[in-house]
Amino acid sequence: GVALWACADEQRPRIEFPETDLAEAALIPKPLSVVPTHDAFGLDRHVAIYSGGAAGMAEVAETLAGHIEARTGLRLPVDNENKEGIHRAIYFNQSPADGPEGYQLYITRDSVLINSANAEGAFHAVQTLRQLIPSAANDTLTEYPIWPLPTGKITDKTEFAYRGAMLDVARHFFSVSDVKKYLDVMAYYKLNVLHLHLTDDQGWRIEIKSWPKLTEVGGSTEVGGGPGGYYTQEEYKEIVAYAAERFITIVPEVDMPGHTNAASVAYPFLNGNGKTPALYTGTQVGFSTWDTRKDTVYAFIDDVIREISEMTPGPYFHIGGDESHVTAKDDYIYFVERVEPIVRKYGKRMIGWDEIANASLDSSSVAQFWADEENARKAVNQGMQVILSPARKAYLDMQYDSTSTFGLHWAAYIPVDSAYIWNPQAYAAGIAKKDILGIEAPLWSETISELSELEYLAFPRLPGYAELGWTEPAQLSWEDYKHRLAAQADYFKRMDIRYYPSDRVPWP
Ligand code: TNX
Repeated sequence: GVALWACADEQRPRIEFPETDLAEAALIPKPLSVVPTHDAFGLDRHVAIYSGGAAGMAEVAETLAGHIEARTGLRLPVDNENKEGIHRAIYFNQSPADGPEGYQLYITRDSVLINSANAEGAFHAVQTLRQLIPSAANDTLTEYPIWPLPTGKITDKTEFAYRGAMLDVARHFFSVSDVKKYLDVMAYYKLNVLHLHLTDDQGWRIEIKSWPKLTEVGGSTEVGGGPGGYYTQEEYKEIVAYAAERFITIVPEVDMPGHTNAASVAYPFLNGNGKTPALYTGTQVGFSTWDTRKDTVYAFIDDVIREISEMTPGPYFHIGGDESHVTAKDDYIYFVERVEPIVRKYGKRMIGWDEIANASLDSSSVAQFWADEENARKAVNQGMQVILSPARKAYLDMQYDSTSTFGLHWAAYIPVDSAYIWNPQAYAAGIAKKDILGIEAPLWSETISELSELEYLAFPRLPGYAELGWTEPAQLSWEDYKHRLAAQADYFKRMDIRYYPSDRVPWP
């Protein structure tokens, strides 16, 4: 009852916590502002969580309780509001915050208050809070375990709305559970878009009910000749729902008119050279195309975009469009200009690799800059926004150095510091902040077939891209970041993430 709790709390002797410093916390991405007050909030069995009752907040409060339990074993009660006058509590409160994903986190000796405009902001605050829980409990202060959180005030908001990662599940297939683990880590670092590269020359990985051979035939192998695989529509929906619980948008990509060998094996009428191709398990690019002047090709594409869009709540559909080296240029432009209205008909904004900017496109479409700055400028000149994924900086499949076991190096070797040391807002001449939807780190899978190999390339570089997408450029500093990155070793270990132990990072 009320009295009992209050009484228990009042009689407890004042705990003398060691001095804390919230400004020294190893938070990634770095928040907009952190003001330490050097005391501690004791996370222990006496704390309760109150969601405030606003839309979606109860789920976020439960998410927090689940994470606290997994970390500490404490099962804290969750309720809408504090009717019992419990002393120490974590409160969610809906209030205007800076931007749709922003939040304020006030940690005092007695309470943690999370202010945000909506559940998404609250979810990001929860990630910050998770990162503040010390790795071990303090068991000398009290006879029960207590995890002291540093007190102070954090005010936070994101620099870019689109903070993405991409997985190539076409060259090598990765299971639903692999993707879920990636989504868990993305959420921890406030990334909010997962782009799935679902089709390529070597495999078609998404079930299309009206064209079943795409997966039956086109999904039957992968680079190196392994068994491949694909997501059923139910599995895809499961990924979408799992991502949505983490405020992550799935962007599906069907790469066309090049990178389409697998589909043309399944349905040879699509093929631009009139022949029936064979399944391909190598790693060359640029040898396939569809017949861009055939109406039946667009009827097929309409079915594919419709079925995938119906399962995809997010606003984007990615049409690929890269490296169509055997498509004549005017055929390519005709193709992109004919596919864009199909994407829009199904209510999506079209995204494509930067080559699409050679076509005349609607300003709602988005070019993903990976190779050609000139293409990115062509997009901006049409009023389109761009996603920055410059291969020399943002490609997670680039080797760390010449001794790296996995990865390629056609664009660059990308050591951990180099991956972080660039400013998206100053990277390409003529591309200003307003032109940039956000940034994305793609991970191509020619050289990796296991989750642990994928992780070896993604970590520890991925958190850096999360910071480049979230944190204002004035605060980006490798010297500061490298210490916060080093502190992630503890999280990587808890998550059983295999990472590359780069000697440029001062690991503990
Ligand atoms: C280029 S990046 C590609 C991919 C490869 C990647 C390997 C892009 C749009 N196309 O097909 O997988 O290089 O790094």
